[in-house]
Amino acid sequence: PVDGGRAEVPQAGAAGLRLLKRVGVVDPESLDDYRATGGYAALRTALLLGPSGVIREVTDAKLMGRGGAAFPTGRKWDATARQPVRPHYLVCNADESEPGTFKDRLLMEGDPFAVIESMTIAGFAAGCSRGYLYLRGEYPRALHLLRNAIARARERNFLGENIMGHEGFSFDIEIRRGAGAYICGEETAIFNSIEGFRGEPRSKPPFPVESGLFGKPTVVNNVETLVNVPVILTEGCEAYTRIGTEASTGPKLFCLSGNVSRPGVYEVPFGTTLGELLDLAGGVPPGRELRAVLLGGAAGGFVRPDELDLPLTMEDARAAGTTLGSGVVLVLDDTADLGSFLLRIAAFFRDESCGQCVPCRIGTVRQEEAMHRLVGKRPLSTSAADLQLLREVGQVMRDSSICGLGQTAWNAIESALDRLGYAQEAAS
Ligand code: L3W
Ligand code: SF4
Repeated sequence: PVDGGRAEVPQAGAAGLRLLKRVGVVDPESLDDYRATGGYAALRTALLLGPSGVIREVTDAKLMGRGGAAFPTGRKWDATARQPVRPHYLVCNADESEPGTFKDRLLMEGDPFAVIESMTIAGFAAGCSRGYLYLRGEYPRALHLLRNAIARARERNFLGENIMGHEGFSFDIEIRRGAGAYICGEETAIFNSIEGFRGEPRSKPPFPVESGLFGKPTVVNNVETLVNVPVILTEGCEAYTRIGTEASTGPKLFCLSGNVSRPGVYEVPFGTTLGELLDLAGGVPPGRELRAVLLGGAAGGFVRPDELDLPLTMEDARAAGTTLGSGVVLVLDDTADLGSFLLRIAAFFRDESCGQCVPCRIGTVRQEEAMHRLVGKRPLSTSAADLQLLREVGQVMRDSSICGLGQTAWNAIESALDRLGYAQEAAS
């Protein structure tokens, strides 16, 4: 696990750490340390391959987005690169706000130059002249380290004009800080926030690859997605596809929290089972029994103790009725109060809804009210009616909300009702 310190547990089935290899090992303020451990070799390779060569490598590596939606990165870059309109922009989504998600913070604090190099490669591939790193406002250390990394990179011509002597490739990065709103991690809300408007999502399509920041073609990638790119370019896409499974390739970071002996960020190949991952983290504390694992965060779903052989891949998670989301593995043991936990999730969505569309603005309030009555067993409550109301409101939010927040606000509660038997518990 890595919680700001060095990795200390061998990783399941992996030949070694790739994404976390420098975290806790190098001085994150030192460009020399970064270069001594292979830093900027991937950008050099990228400049030799050319933009289309880089896109081909990333596509052949089957890299998928690590922010939650698993969209193929190569397709995104290619679609942007093909747009005739200029300029193109790159946005690194570092507004890591999903409850239980802290992997991007670790990458930015432990290996900030890798984030900057990866953004530069993405910018080169997709024809972007400028990159914005949209950073969660509550990450002051990451801000300090990334500012330093950008300044050092500029001094050595890893950013700026004619980067590394490559005629015609100019690219620079600006950091923009969020101000505490979860919704500003939604890709189009980021655009509004950077442009100086309220951080409210836009309707899609058009997708950002066509019309994004300032109405221009824009690539948006999560931090972890980007730092996979130097791994692909230095190891080669064939070697990369040998990590993980056929459809879910490469290494993946998971954030273990809750009732687990050694919480932290773990790097494992896709396909590692949930049980193996929990074992790496020491399982639940001694003397306790596992009750459930929330996989994929507040927008994800619960996995039961009898399902620990679930391989952690995008496709297996989907088949099991959940998602890997942004890598949340939140463990609940037999001392956890499931009702309070679900109430907290309902309050979170009510609080973080931007209020722009009715299904989500009203639905998240109704959902929290119904959960209060169910959990509190208040006298006015008729549990069957509340359960029915929850399902109807949940379905409306899923079907008609503008963005992922409203569309997924009912996922975890539905999962607890149906997969953990909370509906019977609440009705009894
Ligand atoms: C071009 C098309 N591009 C889709 C792009 C789209 C976006 C990406 C995914 O995230 C996830 C959810 C939760 N041509 C395209 C296209 N794209 N079709 O692909 O798009 P989409 O709309 O499927 O998902 P999304 O709204 O970007 C939703 C997760 O996000 N989530 C929370 C995440 C939190 C963190 C964090 O804290 N670090 O990541 C909450 O809902 O798992 O699956 O780029 O433009 N035809
Ligand atoms: Fe805002 Fe919710 Fe609508 Fe998304 S679904 S635009 S968060 S009100």
